Amino acid sequence: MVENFKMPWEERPAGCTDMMWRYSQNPVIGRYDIPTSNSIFNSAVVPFGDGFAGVFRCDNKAVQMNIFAGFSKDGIHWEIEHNPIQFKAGNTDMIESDYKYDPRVTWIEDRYWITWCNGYHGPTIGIGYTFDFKEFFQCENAFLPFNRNGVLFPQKINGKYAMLSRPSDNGHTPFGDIYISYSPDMKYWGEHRCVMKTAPFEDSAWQCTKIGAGSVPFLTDAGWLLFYHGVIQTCNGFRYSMGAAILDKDCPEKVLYRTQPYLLAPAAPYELQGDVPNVVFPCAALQDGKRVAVYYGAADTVVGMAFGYIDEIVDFVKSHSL
Ligand code: BMA
Repeated sequence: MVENFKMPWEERPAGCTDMMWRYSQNPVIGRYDIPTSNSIFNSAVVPFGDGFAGVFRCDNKAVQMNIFAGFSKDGIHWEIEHNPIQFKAGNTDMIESDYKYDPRVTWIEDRYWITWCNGYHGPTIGIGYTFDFKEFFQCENAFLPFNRNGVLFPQKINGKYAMLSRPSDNGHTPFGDIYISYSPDMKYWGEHRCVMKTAPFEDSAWQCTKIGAGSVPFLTDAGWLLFYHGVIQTCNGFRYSMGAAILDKDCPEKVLYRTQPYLLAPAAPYELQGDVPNVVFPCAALQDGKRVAVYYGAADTVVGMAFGYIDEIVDFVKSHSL
């Protein structure tokens, strides 16, 4: 539990019976919030200093994908740097990157670790770290191409760093399951295990085409709570929604529960309309032990927030599990 920070929060609207609800002022980040951007979405935030910091995916007007640092006092109003993050060499000199997108951030032990989808002969998982969100260091890529949605656990598990990821192809992958890998040093990754696969169409169609880890998991009494995205291929293209899973505390490749119904699916105008319609794509969650605020990319164009009570979500995941 993170203490002494002010959760961005808005109560459930009167009459709403949903487990999670959208912030009434969504989107919190607009597509043109920095001068060069075409879109700002799929971005990650963490408590930092007396406020918050984040790593933001800003595609520019040439539609080149890159990641940018940003800061906020309240977690809602953000100042994003106008220039992309420049990395120095971390645990390697090999810091090639054709593009960077879909960052996640988490504090582990003594620094903030960042993972993202790194262009190295196709998409794979890049890793970097920072202490202050000013100076950044890039490490070895975690995996061979192609891979997306690399999400670190916020603490070592049985003495090793642990990361979820989704092996994929070089295109708009028509498949995808969530795997876990372990590393003693953030450089060499192994012990790859399957965590969870897509659901059968007839059981839970919103997650029948592909799934991928979303926010950094956090511990609850029931285990690790992970928000993930699920995709269905419709006659009009992919549709991305958000569900949640609870993974075993000591052995997170063991899925204890996962939602059959989604928790959030494209329905608001900014989720239905944009560069890629019908996308809700969670990348971060702030929580204070009771409440959670999820940050998600909407329609590959803007950033939105959704709120919920952790106990209620955990009960829902347990009682509506696949
Ligand atoms: C994935 C990634 C995400 C994007 C999603 C929906 O392959 O490119 O960044 O949000 O597709 O377009």
